[in-house]
Amino acid sequence: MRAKELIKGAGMRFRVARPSPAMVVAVIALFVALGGTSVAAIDFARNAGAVDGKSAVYSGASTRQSAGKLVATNQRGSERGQIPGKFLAGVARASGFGQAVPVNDNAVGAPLPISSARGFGTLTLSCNDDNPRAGAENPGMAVSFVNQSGDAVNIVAQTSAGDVANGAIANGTQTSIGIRGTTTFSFRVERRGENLRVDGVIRQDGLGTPAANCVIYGTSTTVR
Ligand SMILES: [Ca+2]
Ligand SMILES: [Ca+2]
Repeated sequence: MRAKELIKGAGMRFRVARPSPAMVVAVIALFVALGGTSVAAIDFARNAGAVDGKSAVYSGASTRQSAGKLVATNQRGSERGQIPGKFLAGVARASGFGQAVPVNDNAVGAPLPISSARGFGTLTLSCNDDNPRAGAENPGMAVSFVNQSGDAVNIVAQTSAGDVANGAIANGTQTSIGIRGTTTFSFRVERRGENLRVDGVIRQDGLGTPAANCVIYGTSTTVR
């Protein structure tokens, strides 16, 4: 561009054209569109994390807090990534247990917690030596259900040999099965219409040696 034209251009006056009707309509349309966007943004913020318009609660929420909402899975722990059972109605909850407890020669073992069921109590195992000879161990076991429900419970304890106990026990008391040998056992516990079933096996390993074990394994199922 030459210098003469630049000077000429600097002296030019600009006129602002009156907007055409079409331009007015276009600008109004743009503002309406922007308004819609901001309304949508507020709506999105309100429903962030919602699915199909329903908001979610974390896995530790109570069933009262979760009513009508979605539930998140557990973030950590042994049930990580899974939905807590308290949010599932009419579904049996099962857990497994299994331990090999070393026998102490010529000693009576203290009760060890093996499995616990929320709202019912704890299954314990005492592992004893029934062989009085030093250096030789015969595993003898007492399996007990300790009632920690806060109420009396109805309970039946059984081994493969038959009924061992059948009745009601008070809170803080227990029903025990003394077992020698290898057998299966079960506890059926009821409290206010909720039920616990424990099915287990006990086995003597290393009989007559100084390295004998009381082996116990099984499942615990609650139906609420
Ligand atoms: Ca012994
Ligand atoms: Ca031993």
